[in-house]
Amino acid sequence: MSTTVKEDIKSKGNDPVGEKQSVCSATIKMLEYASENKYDTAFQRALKIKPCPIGATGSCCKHCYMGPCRFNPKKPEESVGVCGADINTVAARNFARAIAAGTAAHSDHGREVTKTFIAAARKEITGYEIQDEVKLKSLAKDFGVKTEKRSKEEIAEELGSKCLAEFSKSEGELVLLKRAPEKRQKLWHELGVAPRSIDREVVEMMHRTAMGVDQDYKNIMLQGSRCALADGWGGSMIATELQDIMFGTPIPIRAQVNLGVLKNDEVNIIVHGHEPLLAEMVARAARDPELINLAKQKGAKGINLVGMCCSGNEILLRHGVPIAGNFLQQEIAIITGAVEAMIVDVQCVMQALPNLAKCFHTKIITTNPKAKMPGAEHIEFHENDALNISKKIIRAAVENYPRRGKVMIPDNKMDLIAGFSHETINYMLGGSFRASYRPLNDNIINGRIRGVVGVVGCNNPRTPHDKSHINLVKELIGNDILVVETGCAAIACAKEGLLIPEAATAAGKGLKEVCETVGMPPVLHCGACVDNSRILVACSEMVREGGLGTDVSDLPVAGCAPEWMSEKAIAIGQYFVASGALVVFGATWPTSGSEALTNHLFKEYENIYKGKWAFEPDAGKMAGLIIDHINKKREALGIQKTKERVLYD
Ligand code: MSK
Repeated sequence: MSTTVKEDIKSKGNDPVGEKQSVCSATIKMLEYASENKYDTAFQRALKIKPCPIGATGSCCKHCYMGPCRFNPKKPEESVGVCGADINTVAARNFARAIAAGTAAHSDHGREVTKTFIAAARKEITGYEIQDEVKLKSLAKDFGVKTEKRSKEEIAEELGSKCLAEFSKSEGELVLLKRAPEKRQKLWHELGVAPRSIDREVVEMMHRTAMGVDQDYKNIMLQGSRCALADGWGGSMIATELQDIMFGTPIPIRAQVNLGVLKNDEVNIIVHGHEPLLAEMVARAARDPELINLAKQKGAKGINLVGMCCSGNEILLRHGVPIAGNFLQQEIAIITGAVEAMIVDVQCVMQALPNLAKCFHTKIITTNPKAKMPGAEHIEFHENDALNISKKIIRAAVENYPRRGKVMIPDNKMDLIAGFSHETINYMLGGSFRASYRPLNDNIINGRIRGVVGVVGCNNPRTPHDKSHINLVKELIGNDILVVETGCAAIACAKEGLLIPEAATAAGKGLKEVCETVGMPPVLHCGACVDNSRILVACSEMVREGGLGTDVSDLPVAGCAPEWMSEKAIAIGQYFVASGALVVFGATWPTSGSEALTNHLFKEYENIYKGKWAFEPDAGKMAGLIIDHINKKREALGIQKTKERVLYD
């Protein structure tokens, strides 16, 4: 009880990379192969490069050029920067700028999708069209767009314009905030954190964290919340909604995962990055009979398109395209020697790829004018000629096949079911006649399902690859907690076989019963990182359905990112906290240089947002923290029955 928040974090430390750098068998085999052949990977680089102890705690200020000013990590409170800034201001500025960067990444993705959506509605481009009319009309209603006696293109054009305005309008507030429970909206208004528009909040965040502007860490973090909410309830949500309307709302689909999806006798092409505008078209082009014939002429049996990270998740969810791996497997995939081309767009693409690819025949093909890489081949993707450009990219890969040398593909692969949009959860648990969240709420109230936890985020070589994701999720489902996942977390658990209905055998009695009745896995794959917005909508629907309180903060739910590494994860975490959830991060914690700021985020937030941050790198302890939180919420709702915690062995 006497330890401070900061001492507590220090005593936990970071989970050291042990002998095993990964718990994924395919990755372990390939790391041994990489070590024998001296191929460099992030796993090795992380061992060589120690994290800067000052930067890691948020204690370095480089927002002006009188510095950079570094604070002594042992006694940060005893010094100030050249301008007089204290450690609390500095740590808050660093944290808030990470939120701005994460929000910008998701929202720039959302803007590109919106522009393509409008062009598709106007029929200015081919290959993109309105596929989900039900969702189109539902979103049109949210935006006050009339749907009666109008074609789907007319509705989409007006809706697209209104969505585009969300990025830059100067007045009002984001339209989709009204999807949140009324109580939450009221709190946002009282706190002054309801975002006005997406770009505006990012710009204001950057301004307020510039030298000599906002110098009150609590005030900086208020804008941090407003900026993050502009991501979750703005940029990310718009991206997800419009992608669903254009490419189809995901429904459960069976596919396979891990490096074993690469094929010895076919042209292997990996799509890696985040925006599905490219991935969707590449998926279509890979089925082109002319290109398949060309592959055969080159000696291959066909074209094998696979995904990686979130571009992979997007085409997995909608087309069942197999997924080769998550973030830390991008280099490993190239080391198989079996990849003719890795096509990348934006986000989570390691700069090490082109250099590593020089050891093989693999082409690294960049496609986005915003994201070029020295040493990569650039074939620029434009939505107005999407299919032809995609065919050109596939052709380049096919023609590369005869240059393939020695191949080492591990045989590990696993089945998975993906595609659990919030509409699917609604339908799946409610059935076609009474599609609603009622059965989910009832199962939570009767205790079969103890709660729902979102396990999301990346891999980080500072902690063994996939280990925390898997151990945490096994313990959660063993304790009757339904897990929803996105991003690389979903891929980690899919590789472990947790995303198939048979995994219900590892679930607690109650959750197992629900899974077996419905035929669903205990871990639901909801999509890519922008699709965390689906979890926000699902939480709001659970509140609306009734019986579980009047706000997200009343629900027995939590979020966590056990192996996070990206600024985007901080933005996601902050919007869940500001929406009323407990969010627990593993791996590392970036504000520990400031006792006051960390205390604010970990403790005072509970009184402000009824949600808070926590840090716990040990998966077992993280599970305990989350289960305790869920039990407390159940007690407050008056639905708790005593249950022993089941420890995962
Ligand atoms: S891809 S943000 S490593 S989850 Fe979305 Fe994975 Fe994290 Fe990138």
